[in-house]
Amino acid sequence: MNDLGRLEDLPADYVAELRALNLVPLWPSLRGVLPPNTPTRQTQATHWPYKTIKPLLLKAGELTPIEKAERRVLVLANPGHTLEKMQASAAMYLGMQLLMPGEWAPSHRHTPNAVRMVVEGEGAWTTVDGERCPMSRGDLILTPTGLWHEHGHDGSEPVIWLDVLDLPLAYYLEVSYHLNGARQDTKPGQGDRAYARAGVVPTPVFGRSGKRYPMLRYPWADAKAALESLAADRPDVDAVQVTYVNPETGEDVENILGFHAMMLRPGQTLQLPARSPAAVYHVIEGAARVATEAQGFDLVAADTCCIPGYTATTLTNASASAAAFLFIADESPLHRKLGVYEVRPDNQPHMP
Ligand code: 1HN
Repeated sequence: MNDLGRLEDLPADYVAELRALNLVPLWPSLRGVLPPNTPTRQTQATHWPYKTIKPLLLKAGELTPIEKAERRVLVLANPGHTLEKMQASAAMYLGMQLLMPGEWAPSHRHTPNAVRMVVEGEGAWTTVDGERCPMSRGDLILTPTGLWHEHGHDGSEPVIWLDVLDLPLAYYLEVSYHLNGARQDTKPGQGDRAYARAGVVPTPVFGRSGKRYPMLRYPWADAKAALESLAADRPDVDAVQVTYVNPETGEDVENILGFHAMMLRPGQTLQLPARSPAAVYHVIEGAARVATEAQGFDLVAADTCCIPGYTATTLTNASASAAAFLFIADESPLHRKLGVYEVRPDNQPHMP
């Protein structure tokens, strides 16, 4: 690889003349924007232990009334992107949200897609597009682009959940905005009931549901049961993992980010090849070590970490006697749609 000319090699008055005309020479920056073999990533492997977040989130509950916050969230910000950017990775935003008993987070809709992974507490609900979705530990609730959503809480303990949004991408694309709305009327009929059993979906006699998002709530009990059956029936399968899909199309539930649940068998170590998307690991039950070649994090229940793309990752169940269950969010639907999705079993470039 030949060395390219540097900016300092050019006469200063020439560079100044270019800049005054909004012109820039490419060659001094070419290797920076197009590095050899592996992309430059701002995303740093980062661990956010829940035990450090929870007391600070409860403190936010005392310091800031919900009316002054609209959404009371501490953002899990990746230092590699600088904290102000509020990014976990290039395309993913993560936040831990607190709703106190009796509080209401008013209805709005926006262009970024969101999901909630319920971390702790009972009695809260999210109404999405007129469907009231109860929130329990491990449930995944979608609030896709454009759908009205609001949160309420009839229980007696604080409720905390993890928000995952494609906000950094929407913001970068200059398409991020919101609209406020009135409290939603709830409609009868829930997608998580009509589509409760995979393989048996409502017959489209009068056309399909007509909904781009027929199922909005994915109960943890169902995902966990699917993982346990898969683990029991398929001892040959190492990656005991399910993907959250649209039950009418079989495609990823949302357009940009992908969501999965994984079970690590007691004592299991699972080596995942380097893949282009960044990934977020959140422990639903049990404990696991998430390690790259460079570093490792010991995650306990409700902990969250982010691993940059193109990074081989080893997952180890911390227990020899109990299964561990992880929620995984990644950028794979986006990478597939863009045609840049890549797997590197041998750590070598496999440009698509
Ligand atoms: C949002 O609408 C929610 O509805 C949570 O709970 C977090 C972060 C950025 C932009 C919108 C919510 C959000 C958000």
